Amino acid sequence: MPSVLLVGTPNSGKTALFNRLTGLNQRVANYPGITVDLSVGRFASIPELDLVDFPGTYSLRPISEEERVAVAHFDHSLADPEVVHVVCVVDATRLEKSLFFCLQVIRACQRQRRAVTVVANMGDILRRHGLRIDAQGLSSELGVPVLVVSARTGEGLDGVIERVSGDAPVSEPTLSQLNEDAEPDQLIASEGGDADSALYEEAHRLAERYGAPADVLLQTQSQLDRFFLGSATGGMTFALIMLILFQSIFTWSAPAMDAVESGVAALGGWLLPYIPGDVLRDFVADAVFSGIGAFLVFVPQIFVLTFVIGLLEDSGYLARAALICHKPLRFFGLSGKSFIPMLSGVACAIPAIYAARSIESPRARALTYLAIPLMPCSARLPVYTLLIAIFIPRETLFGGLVGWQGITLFGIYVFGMLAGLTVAGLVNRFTPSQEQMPFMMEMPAYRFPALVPIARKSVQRAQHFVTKAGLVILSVTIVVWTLGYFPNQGADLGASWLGTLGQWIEPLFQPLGLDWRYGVAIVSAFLAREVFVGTLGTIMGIEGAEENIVPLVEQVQASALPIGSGLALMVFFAIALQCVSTVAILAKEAQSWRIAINMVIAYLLLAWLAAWVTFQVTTALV
Ligand SMILES: Nc1nc2c(ncn2[C@@H]2O[C@H](COP(=O)(O)OP(=O)(O)OP(=O)(O)O)[C@@H](O)[C@H]2O)c(=O)[nH]1
Ligand SMILES: [Mg+2]
Repeated sequence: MPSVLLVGTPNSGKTALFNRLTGLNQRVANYPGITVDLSVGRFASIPELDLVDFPGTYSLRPISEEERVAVAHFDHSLADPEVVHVVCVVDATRLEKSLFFCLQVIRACQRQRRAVTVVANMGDILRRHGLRIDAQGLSSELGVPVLVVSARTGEGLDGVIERVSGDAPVSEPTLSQLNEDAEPDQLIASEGGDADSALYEEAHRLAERYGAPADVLLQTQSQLDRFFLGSATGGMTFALIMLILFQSIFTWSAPAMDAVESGVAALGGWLLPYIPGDVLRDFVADAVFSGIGAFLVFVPQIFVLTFVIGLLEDSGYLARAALICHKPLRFFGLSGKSFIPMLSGVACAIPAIYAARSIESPRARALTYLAIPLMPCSARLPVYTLLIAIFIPRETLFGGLVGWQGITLFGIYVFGMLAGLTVAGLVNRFTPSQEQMPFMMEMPAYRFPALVPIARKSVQRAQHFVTKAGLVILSVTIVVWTLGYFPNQGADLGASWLGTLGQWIEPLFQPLGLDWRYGVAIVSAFLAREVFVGTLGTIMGIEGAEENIVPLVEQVQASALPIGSGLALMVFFAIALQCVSTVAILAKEAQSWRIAINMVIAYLLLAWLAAWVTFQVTTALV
């Protein structure tokens, strides 16, 4: 299949452009190093043409391992006759930064006789500031077309489609000034810094001559930086932003969660009388409405969490947060660059593990891998929310601004993060190393987040949560229900098959003040953490003889679970590595199954021990 390559410096908007042109929804965020793998998509308007999105690279002479992979791929692709066009994306608001790589790409394409187009992205920002770049002038010097576009608004994209779909003429080398001094091949192949500095000078000259005046763009940026990185305001704003993040998960999603809960109950109440047969009716009530209903309640939270993290990612603030956190993180052997993967881990550990690729130091990367599974990911949220709703009153403070439930959630999240840092710190202390870790990270521009793509991404995540976890939960629920309902038609849960099995594992959980029902729910959560609430909902549903659907929170409250056990459960879930996909990705990224399996065992033992201590201490105090 003929294909077009999309290359450029990090954070220039390649993936945003890729998503626009293909209609796909790959990950976009406002800091460098988001795309770590090639992604291929079909042009929405040209069915017979593929578009390949590359990870961002600063130079064709790679420094990091990540860049090396991307550059090797680029070299290899250029030799492929199926590659018909190369689109080199530059950030029109930071031309100088992008042009060095762009010049290298143009050279490489000219050598391989490939058509190349320079796309100056972020045209909307220029327009908003009343600025423009001289695309024509730049084009005539570069000898290739330069198109100003905006991946945000879609302007100028027709021109790109037209260019790549036609038989674009292959440009001849016209970088005249440089050609006089050196052969193009030499420019890239030579190992010395001379060729590089000539190219840098050229990039600087072109940006000065044809780019937009940088001071206008920089003025607001540096004002914002003075505030967000200021010694007095920086730390406070950081704490405030983090608090709002966790508070919003509760406050903003509460109305939607209530709506789902009463919707499920109302639907059950309406539907159940129509279902023939006692067994079938019991199944629908216990497994479908109590089990799956208990888990659907959390979908709005997943949406809100992904949305808020998306806003932070796209605003440019996260890179500043990484800078603020570099010093404290270094104490634990981590780097400021560990901050972004760790915060992504609050949504899901899987993209977080991939994001850790951008950490250059192998040691800091390995320590980050250790910390990520302890970050409070969204699959834990249902478990936390359930337990918080059981034990913590819904009262709010400051006119509804802050609630006790939100504060408790913040606390358990802080616990998870501190646990991650402690593990990394301890491992770092006991495996000394002389490695120095300089912190180098390009600060992206502050931007107003792109709301529509973030909302779309959040819907997608919520959908994924329902379909991926939903399927597992449905299967587990059916199995749990069957085992719990028979042989005595739900009359005596303790004497059911599930009850008998449960009694075997009860000794493991009794020291935490939990009976076999919780034991079964915990064991089922090893398939996926969210399964816990579904399983518990089903078990409680069989047990409850009521005709109508009772929310799980009320059922557990009625069962008088001691608060010590509730806290022990939270601590257990905060530490245990109960996610099959995370283990698989960890093994792949760390290139060792042994490390991944050891982590599962170590975190499991630690989780049980910490839960036991929590139970004992709480019971002694309360
Ligand atoms: N205002 C504006 N923002 C844009 C535009 N294109 C991309 N962005 C934003 O720029 C940031 C970077 O976009 P990405 O598409 O992730 O950049 P990338 O080049 O793929 O980055 P890497 O994968 O890290 O190399 C995101 O915050 C986007 O929302 C644009 O045309 N206008
Ligand atoms: Mg990208």
